[in-house]
Amino acid sequence: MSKTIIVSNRLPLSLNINNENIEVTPSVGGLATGLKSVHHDGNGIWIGWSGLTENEVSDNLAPQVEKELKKQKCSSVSLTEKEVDGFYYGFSNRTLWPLFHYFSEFTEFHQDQWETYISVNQKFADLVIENLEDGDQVWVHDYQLLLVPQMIREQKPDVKIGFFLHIPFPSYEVFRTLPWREQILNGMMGADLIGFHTYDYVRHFMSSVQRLLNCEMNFNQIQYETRNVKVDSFPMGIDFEKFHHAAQKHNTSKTKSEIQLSLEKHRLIKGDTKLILSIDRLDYTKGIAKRLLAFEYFLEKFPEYQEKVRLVMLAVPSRANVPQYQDLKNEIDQLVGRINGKFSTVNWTPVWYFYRSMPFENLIDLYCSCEIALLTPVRDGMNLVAKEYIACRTDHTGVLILSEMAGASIELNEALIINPNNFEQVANSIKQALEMPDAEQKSRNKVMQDRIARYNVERWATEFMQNLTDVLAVKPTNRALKFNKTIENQLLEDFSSKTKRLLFLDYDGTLSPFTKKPEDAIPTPELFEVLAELHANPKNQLVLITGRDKNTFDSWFGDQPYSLITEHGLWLKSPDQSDWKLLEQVNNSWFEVIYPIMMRFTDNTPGSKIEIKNYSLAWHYRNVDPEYGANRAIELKATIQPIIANHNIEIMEGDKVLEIKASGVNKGKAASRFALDFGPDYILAMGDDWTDEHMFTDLPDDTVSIKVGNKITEAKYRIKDTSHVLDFLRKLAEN
Ligand code: GDG
Repeated sequence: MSKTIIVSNRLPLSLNINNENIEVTPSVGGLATGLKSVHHDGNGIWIGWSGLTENEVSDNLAPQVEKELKKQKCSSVSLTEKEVDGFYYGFSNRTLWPLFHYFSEFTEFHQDQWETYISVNQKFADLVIENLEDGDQVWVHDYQLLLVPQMIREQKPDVKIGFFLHIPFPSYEVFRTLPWREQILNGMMGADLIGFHTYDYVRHFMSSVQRLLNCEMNFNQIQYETRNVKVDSFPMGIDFEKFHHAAQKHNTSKTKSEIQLSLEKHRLIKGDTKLILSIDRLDYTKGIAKRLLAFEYFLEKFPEYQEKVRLVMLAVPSRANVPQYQDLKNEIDQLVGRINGKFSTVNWTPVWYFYRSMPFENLIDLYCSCEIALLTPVRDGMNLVAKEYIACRTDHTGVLILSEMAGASIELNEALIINPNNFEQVANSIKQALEMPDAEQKSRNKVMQDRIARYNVERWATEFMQNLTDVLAVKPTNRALKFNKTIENQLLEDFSSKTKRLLFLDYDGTLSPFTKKPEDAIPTPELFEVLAELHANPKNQLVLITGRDKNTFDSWFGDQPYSLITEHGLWLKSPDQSDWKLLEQVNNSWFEVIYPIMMRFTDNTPGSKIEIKNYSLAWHYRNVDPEYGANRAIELKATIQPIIANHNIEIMEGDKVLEIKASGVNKGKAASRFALDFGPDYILAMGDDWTDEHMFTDLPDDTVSIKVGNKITEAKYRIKDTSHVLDFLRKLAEN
């Protein structure tokens, strides 16, 4: 029976070892609740860290601990203290967490922590693979495990993998500052489905993938190697029933908790006092200091509210090992001290501050007792506290003031939405909340509560899993074998056994790396050398095949002793002829109609340019912003398409280029004709973009076709990049 393997940094339980006594307490957090059915269905298993390092679990206790965890359907990744430091406190919380929350000034880049992050991610992936059986699916969670999807995929190419990021994905301009940005994206792209809380994070992620991995996009699908990766937003919900019932119980209970009694005592002194609640982990992303400053500003701006309102602030200790969190704790202590010192009276202290975590029941007391919730994160993936507050307002009174920087603000737009940096707006919103009529409070909260009840955490998990199940299976026929030692050796062996070998090599993106400006892709001395070595062997017939114009190629390779095919198969130059031969009957009379249209697009699209070839016009947009360029290319295509219909002209889409040319002229046709004339016993074809696919499909079946890079292909093999191509060609030259 197939199962789902859930993978997260921490297991949904806490583990205590007292002497020889092992105590396992299941966690009741949102994620554990949401994933309950996924986890407990069939043989489901949850893989993560138990919270105890290798030192804390002695060797003789380890098997017993694993046995106890197994009863909870969990398995733990064992980590040393050093690994936890480098992986969790280090790369996860000193690099990824601040960077993804736009705190560039707190972001540290340490090579050793990055390496620990890789090795710990590998440990998680290895444990997943150990537990994986045919038909299983895997759901990986959050920023600590961004490399795990790819690490699993490498060993288990067919397994279905989902990934969900609980924190924001930053805009490309921020993400690009990460030295290991490509590795992180490739790590995530190991998944079939990648989920975020909001559509904004989806957009940011897609934009980074487009710019850094040069992948093709189709709406929310990314073409990555031979797979389609789906990216979508799944806003996480809460266990609504749990909070709502607890609040109902609180409201009808006869006994009162200590915290409730204290809150009420305060109200007795000042009859119409109102309470403003804030709850967060003590984290710089949560905007706690700014909240205090805005509250101070409110008390100054509206002095009539002094002694009539109190801020009840719960800050839960978090990541105290990271220096910024210690600094933040000091800053908050000082701010609370200053504000209380400045405004307190005999009967009133404006800020009531708790630095600790509270039992669930007390949390409910706070949600139920406070008329206002003031949640002002400067960045927050979602913010579940906002949803929990609304769920607890059983009579629908209460006002939520929520930062627009929290993912939750998109679903909770009936709240008072504020910019946490705008103290004027925050202060006015507090006043508006204090004065809001009950009827308005109820109508706003009713809408939000209904939505939160409907889209709860279980629904979130079910929808994600449903989407994962629906992701199309990998097409096994469309899978090029990735180059590795074994494949390379086989190819070399095969190559050396043949005597009349024909090699078609594409230029841009294959022999020469993709450059920002096409004119910069000048052949290097190293390339000339490799080609000369290949040509030196009389068993080899070398053909460079390109979409470039013949003049450029003539200036680069005109005096070289090998064959050249240019303009996608229109021109041929053989070493034994001094002149170029036109292979197809074509004309360019259509230039006068198409060129002005292209010119108009070029003028309006900074960075784009037209290349005029003998019989084709190419519109290059590799220097244009990728998203804008792709959109303009669609527009240009749509404009030209109706004009060229029935004229024997076609639009060909290459990598960041649209080319208008005579139809039926392509590299496949030219290469096939060349091969027929030459009569080889072996053909090799290498290319990187869409225009090379014609060679891969049109040349005889036994052709060794090799795709360079990540894109979908009909080729039989796939090689990483141009430097690998040159290495491989060098080895061919030796055979
Ligand atoms: C990350 C993302 C995203 C808080 N204090 C106590 C306590 N809590 C509970 C709350 C709530 C949870 O902790 C906090 O969740 P948030 O969503 O507000 O924030 P993060 O911890 O930063 O979570 C965030 C989330 O992941 C989910 O994807 O929303 O954006 O940063 O459930 O109730 N619970 C108890 N005592 C406390 O003192 N029992």
